[in-house]
Amino acid sequence: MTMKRLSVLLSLVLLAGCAANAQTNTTITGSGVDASGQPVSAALDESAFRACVLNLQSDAVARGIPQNVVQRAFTGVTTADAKVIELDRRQPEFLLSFWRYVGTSVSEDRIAKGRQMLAQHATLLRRVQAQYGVQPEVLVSFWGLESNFGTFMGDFPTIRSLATLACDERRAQFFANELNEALRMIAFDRIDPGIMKGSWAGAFGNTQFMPSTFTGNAVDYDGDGRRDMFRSLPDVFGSSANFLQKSGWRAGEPASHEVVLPQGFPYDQADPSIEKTNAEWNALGVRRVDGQPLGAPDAKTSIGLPAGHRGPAFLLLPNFKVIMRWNRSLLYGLAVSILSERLVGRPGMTAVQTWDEPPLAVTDIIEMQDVLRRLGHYPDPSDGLVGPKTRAAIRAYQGASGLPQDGFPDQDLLGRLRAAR
Ligand SMILES: [Ca+2]
Repeated sequence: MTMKRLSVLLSLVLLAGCAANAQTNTTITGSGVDASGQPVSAALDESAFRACVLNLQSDAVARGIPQNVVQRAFTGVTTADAKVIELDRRQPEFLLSFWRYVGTSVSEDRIAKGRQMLAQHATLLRRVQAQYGVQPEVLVSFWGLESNFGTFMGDFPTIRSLATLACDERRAQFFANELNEALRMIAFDRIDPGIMKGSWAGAFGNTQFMPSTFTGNAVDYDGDGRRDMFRSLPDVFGSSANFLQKSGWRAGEPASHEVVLPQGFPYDQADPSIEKTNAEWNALGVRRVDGQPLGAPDAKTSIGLPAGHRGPAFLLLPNFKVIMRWNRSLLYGLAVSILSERLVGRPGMTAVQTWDEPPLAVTDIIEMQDVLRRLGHYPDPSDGLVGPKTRAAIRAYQGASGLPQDGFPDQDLLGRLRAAR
């Protein structure tokens, strides 16, 4: 599973489906640009695509995939999928807000359906837990977030999507490798290419694994001789639990606790990449909302502020880091954690939204970056992406202006930067 970046700009990831994250960096690095400024993909040239596919096929055979499997897998793949290229190039217009994201992904409907699934598959889930140590509600949460409990796994034919991206210039090598893994799955797990459909970026099945995540981590939990993430729930739960266990899941532990931060808290320390011991957080005045102790004093944890310093705060536990190996985003991790708590009757989150404001557009971020650069806080060209450098620049500006240094872009910050330009 390759994770490229941590960003609050999540919409592309969410639309692409996840466990895997052919995650989309929206910077276009290819060469050709047409008259309207749109990049031209070599994949969309029919003869170039055919030549590329022939190369991919002979490479697969050279790597041990039987010729007849390769032929069968590529049946009907005669042109690139223009829609896949378009989705891969798409820039999101607005930043996703925590409240909006959690409202959608941890809806009352999803909680009700999740509880029903938890009851219906209790025996299987308990067996998986006994072997891999992952709580049933956590597995059901991933399942709910990735495919709405198997009801939406995506309709893009996997081989065609991967071939299209492997013949495009942006991340050809990454997708050529994923394509090979997908072919191995057809060859050795005897999965019919006809049922292999999923996200435009090649993630598939009930928990939207990428092919390399599948070949490296999937298990044949029902023992029928193949690993099947489409039709076998035992394989789906067993494989997901195996992946989480291999990523370091701590049996029975939660992933996050909602906390309150005291007045004067050093907000520049609230970042998933900054770790302190629970004893250090405790000394800084961090308290759980339920009044319980933070946890083992020497355990290393982080603080996450998904809506800035005015929003809720979470103590991110070691299992949160494991979830971020599945999908490296703070909002996704919190959704998994909050949903799993709700499924077993715990609050998940007590904070409620107390203010609302229009979402920031990507153009607003670009404007902020322009001003921050002129003020000497931001070194790079403005790209509209909120990554570590942008957050650091915002923190530097906030520090110089006597504001809480949460590094969080919002309308208030935009207004201040506009006034400062
Ligand atoms: Ca199986």
